Amino acid sequence: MNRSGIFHVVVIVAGLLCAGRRVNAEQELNLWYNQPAKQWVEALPIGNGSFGGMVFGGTAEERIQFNDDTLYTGEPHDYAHKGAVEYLPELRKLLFEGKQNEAHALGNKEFMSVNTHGRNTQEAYQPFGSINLSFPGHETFTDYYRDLDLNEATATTRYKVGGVTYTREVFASYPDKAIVMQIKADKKGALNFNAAFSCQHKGAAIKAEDDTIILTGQVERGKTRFEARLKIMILGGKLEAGDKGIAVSNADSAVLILVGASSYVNYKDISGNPAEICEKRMNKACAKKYGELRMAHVEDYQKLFKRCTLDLGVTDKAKIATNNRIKSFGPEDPQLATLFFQYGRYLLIACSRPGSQPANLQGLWNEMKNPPWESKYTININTEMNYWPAELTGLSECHVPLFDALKDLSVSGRNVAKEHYGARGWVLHHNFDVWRGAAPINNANHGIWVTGGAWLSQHLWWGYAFSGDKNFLEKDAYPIMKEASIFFLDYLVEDPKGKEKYLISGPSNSPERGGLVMGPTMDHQIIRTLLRNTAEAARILGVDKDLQKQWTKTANRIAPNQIGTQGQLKEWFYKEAPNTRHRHVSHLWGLHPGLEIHPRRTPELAEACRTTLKFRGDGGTGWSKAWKINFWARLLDGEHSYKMLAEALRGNTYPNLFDAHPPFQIDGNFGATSGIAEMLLQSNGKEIEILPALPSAFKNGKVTGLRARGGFAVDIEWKNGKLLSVTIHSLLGTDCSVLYKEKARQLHLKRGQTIQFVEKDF
Ligand code: FUC
Repeated sequence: MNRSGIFHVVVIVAGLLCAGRRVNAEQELNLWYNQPAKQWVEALPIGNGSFGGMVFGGTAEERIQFNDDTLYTGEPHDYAHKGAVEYLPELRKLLFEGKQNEAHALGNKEFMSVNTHGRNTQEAYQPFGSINLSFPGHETFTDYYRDLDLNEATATTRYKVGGVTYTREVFASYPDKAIVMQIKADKKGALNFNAAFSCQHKGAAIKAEDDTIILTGQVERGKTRFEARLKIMILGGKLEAGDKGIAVSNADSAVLILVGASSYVNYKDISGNPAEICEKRMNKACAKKYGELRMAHVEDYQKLFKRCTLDLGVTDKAKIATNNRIKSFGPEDPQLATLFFQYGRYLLIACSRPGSQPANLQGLWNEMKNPPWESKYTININTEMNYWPAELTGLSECHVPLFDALKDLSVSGRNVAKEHYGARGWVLHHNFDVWRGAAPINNANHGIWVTGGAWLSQHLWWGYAFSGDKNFLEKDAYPIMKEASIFFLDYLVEDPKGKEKYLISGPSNSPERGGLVMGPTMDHQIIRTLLRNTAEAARILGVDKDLQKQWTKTANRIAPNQIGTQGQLKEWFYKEAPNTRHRHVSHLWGLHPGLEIHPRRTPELAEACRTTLKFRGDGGTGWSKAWKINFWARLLDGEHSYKMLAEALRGNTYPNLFDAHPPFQIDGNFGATSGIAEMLLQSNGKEIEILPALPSAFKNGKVTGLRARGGFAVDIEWKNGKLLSVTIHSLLGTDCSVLYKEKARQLHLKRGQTIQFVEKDF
């Protein structure tokens, strides 16, 4: 899928952010430290979408642990449980009769995935290997500094030994499909080191030949084969291949190129030839000089990264190393919020580019053979959160891997729709993996949840809503949305009790809370939104008139949102249990990321969401706090939204700014980026609201290149909490209304037209 083109509006960036190399560390967008990483969550991530590394910045011992996003345990496999549909009526009956325990038992026995390894889960994302560099005599050093520069997507390590300054620069290049490192000494002939590979997979082979080390093997609990090659090129001195590594002596500088590949072709085919791919990639990359590789990388990266800039001002707090700075985050350090915002964008560019797998629970970065939750895709919040900043912050290309995965899932999920529900269309439950498993896993009490595909299909709609790209809607989005919607025509059942005869979802659950039920509110919000958006897509494309009618009629009959006895939004249609601090707040989906609840359009329901959030409190895991940043922004409460940002940063962030669930889980990074964007701009296709939830801590600032539904790029500047100017660039020529502090202006811009106005224009 190609979604570039329409969004290639390169925004001209204010001086502070676009300056080339750093003048002084504290003013730039970088994470920086005064010591090497001891733990993995102190190392700095680099990535080109598919291939990434964690850079430790060691002195005597440097390590770059690397991953390829296709390495999973297992092999191609269909998880659907043949004949599960026979038990569907009984499951519904038991649940309508209030016999939940019996329903859980039946579900666990007859309705779960069929898998190959005897455990009721999917397969695990795997580590690839590490480059280990040893620098004899570098145990004692001075003037140490390392950083990750978000402007150039490059990690640097610098220190002195015996009066000589050693500098290493490393980046992962998307255009050249390689990780590239340059090592320099500022004294001729002073560079001595040994290079080696290590790998955790039993049976992996490592050999050195001339200037190249080669690692080959197969995933230990799986069938996917892999190969990595590290080539070392030096200036001055000499290079010697040993049995398993390479020794460099008395060189002036060295360039290291790492390539890697696996035999994974797609979820049904693992017959690829990693050696051939490595060979091709290496030949292409090493034909270029280091400077050329670096320039191509920076140019490619900045094309995306610089589309959206944020400046909230810089204070002296920026002079504190990143690891020490996090704990004291507050209004005195607005630039840390900027850094966190841009880090989310950096990470998305680093782990999700066209051709790659989507960002999983750890994005792309994993050193464990048994990672938490298999480091795959949990889709009852986590994977979706990964993609919240994609359209909002001008990174629509980064959304593409998710869309590509949906294409696969709409095929594997079709079989699950048939075998489990006797339904047309496709369905996806609360997880998937690289083999595109779509059937329920773990336990019936939370694994049988039917709206994973329906939620993800909204991302296709948002892809269209922000870009207006009809070609994308027709070819990529609509076919998948259509089949997802058809599933629910067959799946929903009538409420057997009420006279309204509402349509109810079930068996399903309100993610991870309250067990298997009929009628979780979140399902109803998601399905209603899906059906309406799909009907709208069909209308825009001028197709499927009958289905349009059926979808609209069905959507209107789905059980509505309800307010509970304590003023909260009810989490289930048939029961309530509001008094909990549970991390999932699924039934507020209609507030965010959905659009059906809003303080001005549906004030009672919005108030009920506020009450629910008060019950839930401000605690939670990393992603839970990140979702709450977004919820409070949508409730137009900038102070509470900022409070959640501070809670997330201070309480759930590792030294390398990775989100701490704990353990590390990347969703919270992306949720925070989206939350900050939602404080500054919100849109629903009709209205664009400027500074809807500006917190007092963001007193002065400027943002450029935020995106709004309908195809707009928006720049906003404010001072002392008041709007100075807003610039709206229309990419499509659609009409909209611009809102600031509840005053509206109608806009009728032509495609490509830009308008600027100031506060008094409202
Ligand atoms: C869901 C969440 C957990 C975690 C896991 C990956 O199960 O409830 O908190 O994020 O996904």
